[in-house]
Amino acid sequence: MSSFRLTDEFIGEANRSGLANLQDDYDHLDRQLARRGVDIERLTERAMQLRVSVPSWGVGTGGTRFALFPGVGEPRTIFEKLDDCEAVFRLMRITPGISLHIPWDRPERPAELRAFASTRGLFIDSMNSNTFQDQPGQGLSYKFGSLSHTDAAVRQQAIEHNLECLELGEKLGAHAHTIWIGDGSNFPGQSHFRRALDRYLESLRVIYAALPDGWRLFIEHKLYEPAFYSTVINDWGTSYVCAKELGEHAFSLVDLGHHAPNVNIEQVVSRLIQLGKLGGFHFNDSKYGDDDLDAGSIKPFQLFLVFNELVDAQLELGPEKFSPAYMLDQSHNVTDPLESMMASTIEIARAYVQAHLVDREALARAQQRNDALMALQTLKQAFVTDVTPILMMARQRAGGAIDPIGAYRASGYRAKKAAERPAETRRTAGIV
Ligand code: RM4
Ligand code: MN
Ligand code: MN
Repeated sequence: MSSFRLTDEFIGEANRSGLANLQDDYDHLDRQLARRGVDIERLTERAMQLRVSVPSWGVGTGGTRFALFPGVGEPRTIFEKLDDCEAVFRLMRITPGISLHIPWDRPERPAELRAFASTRGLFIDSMNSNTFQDQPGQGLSYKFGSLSHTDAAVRQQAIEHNLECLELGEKLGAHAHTIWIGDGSNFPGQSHFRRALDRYLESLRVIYAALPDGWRLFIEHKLYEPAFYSTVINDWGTSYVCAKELGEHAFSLVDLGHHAPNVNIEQVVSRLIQLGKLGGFHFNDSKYGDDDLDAGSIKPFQLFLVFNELVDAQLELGPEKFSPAYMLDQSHNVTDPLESMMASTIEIARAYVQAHLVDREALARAQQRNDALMALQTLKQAFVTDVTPILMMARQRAGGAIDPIGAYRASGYRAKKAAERPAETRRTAGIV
């Protein structure tokens, strides 16, 4: 059966009824921003240039450690996952990059997958290793850790898995590798903190030495889970030190859900920028922990403040010196995953554009004079500006949908996929 795809014609048709209102709202916002000395066209261009990668593991319904309630029309193969990524890309136009999780989405013929992606306007931009689960037929268990395991043979197996990811990534045309490990301990005394970190670094050095030219290695920290007492790469400080130890191609990756409650993440971001080690993001949102909820759904002001730091640095350093990777890492447990990815991408783009609205001279003046109230007002003025017409115009001009979720629903995509993809037993893990 041939697979249903969203066409440019369909999207153009879906946009037709919204065009006049969009122009009206855009013109109104243009006049409003002009009074503030802001050129709306420059912002729209910025919005069109933004890139957010989507995770191969985010297109299927996710679950918790208690249960997974799959939806209909779930993708069953990496090719079907890319079909879903293409639908998101066509509607959004700023999500051509894909993060790939190995072995969940290990392609048998990488060249074929690369070509398949490319005919859909997509590409694989980063690899993610998985040494936090045991796979069928695997020699040694990761129950007590992987890259930092006390047993050198387990460490070696985990290293080799990462090397395989690099090799595969080269064939796929990727340029980054993200390492997140589940290593840690559940009980005080179970693990020797210093030795575990030493062993981790020793393993990372081997992987780093094999990093292909032009690649970046991302180290992702996480406070807890699956280890509940300690993790080896627990915070940004540890990840920073490891990245620095390894060398200039190693960076820290910030997953928004991986911090202690109430940590000032925007300040963490600014520290990593200042130290030249901010590699990228796993965007999501969180109420309690690594909840993997949709970006901007719980703490939109925090997302804006993170982008305030990013845009501040981007304007100061320029895109050559500053180009962190923006990636989604979410688990869509109760929504249609494609709708969640679109909604999240919209919120990321919103925060990005709003951060461009910050009057940086006024902010600097307020900071210099210690005018705390006016400093906050300056940020708030940007944050409360409704930039939706800019986001819509950017999408429409790029060939995407003015209302991507509305167009997606109107297309009947999910129902068509339900017919094309009869449910089968899940092959991947419960968590995603
Ligand atoms: C982890 C971490 C990793 C992700 C896995 C599935 O908590 O966020 O980035 O690959 O979950
Ligand atoms: Mn992550
Ligand atoms: Mn996570």
